[in-house]
Amino acid sequence: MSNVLVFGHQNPDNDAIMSAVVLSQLLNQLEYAGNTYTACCLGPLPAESAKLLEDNGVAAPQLIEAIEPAAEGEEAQKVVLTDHNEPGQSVAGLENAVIAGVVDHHRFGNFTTAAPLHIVALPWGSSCSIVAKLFDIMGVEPTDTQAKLLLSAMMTDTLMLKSPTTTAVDAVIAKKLGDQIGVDPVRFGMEVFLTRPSGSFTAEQMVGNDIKMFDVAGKKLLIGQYETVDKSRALGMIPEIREAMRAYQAEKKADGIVLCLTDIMEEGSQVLLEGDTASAQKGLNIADEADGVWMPGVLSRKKQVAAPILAAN
Ligand SMILES: [Mn+2]
Repeated sequence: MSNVLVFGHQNPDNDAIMSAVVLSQLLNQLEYAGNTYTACCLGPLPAESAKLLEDNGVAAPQLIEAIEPAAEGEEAQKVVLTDHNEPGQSVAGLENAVIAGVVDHHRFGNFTTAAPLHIVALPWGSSCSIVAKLFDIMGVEPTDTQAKLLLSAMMTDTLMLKSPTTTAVDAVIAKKLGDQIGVDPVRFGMEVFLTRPSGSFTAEQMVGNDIKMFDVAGKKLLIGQYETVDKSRALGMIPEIREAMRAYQAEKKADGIVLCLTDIMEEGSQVLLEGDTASAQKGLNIADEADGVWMPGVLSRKKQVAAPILAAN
């Protein structure tokens, strides 16, 4: 029997947290493969996750910084990755771990393992949609708390089912979970969203809050997203935001950085570029303009920003 660590990506969002928390609960409940499962996270909890966990009396995931190499004669640490699969977005020392499973809704990049593993990958709107489906598959009813945590992440990840990453399956699962706990999914999602203290975000928080590293044509490109219900405050902070982008890029030793200031209400993103972003300019068909470029309809980093950049390079 092993203790398996279950965690989402660096700079966790609500989907990374809730997928790890609720999936660990399900696997523990099933005593799956005879192991125990510990929900972990690779960074501080987003405000909405902290509040949801606290309000529902669920322990916060354990913060981990790195996986150390196994000591002589000991087994390597087993891990389950949720909401990500690329080493660049994962824990430091991932190469020291045995990846026992992946539950994800992102593209796969550079993924190899030494042994067979569980992979559940579906291009649905959130990893929590997949976790909800796993309850079905395993014949387990989620508790009301589990339903609430899953639904919260489905709503934040799909921007209340408006993001183009949303599928018909997400709408069906959201309705089912909403019916179970007696809420309208979109209204519930809006309440979750409004618990974010977005009015007080610093430029550094806007940059570092939700950002991922991608390998694009041999270069390291950071793509970040700051979601807000009113972009005007962020637009008034562009010089500070650009400075924070340059500092973050230097700290992470990336070649370039893209930041999407996504306005959920206006349904689009103001896109700022710093450093070497030729690949991003090509993929998005935009120029590096001082105030950024408004891209109407762009809500999904994965589908409308990262995918076209990767496809064009
Ligand atoms: Mn996700």
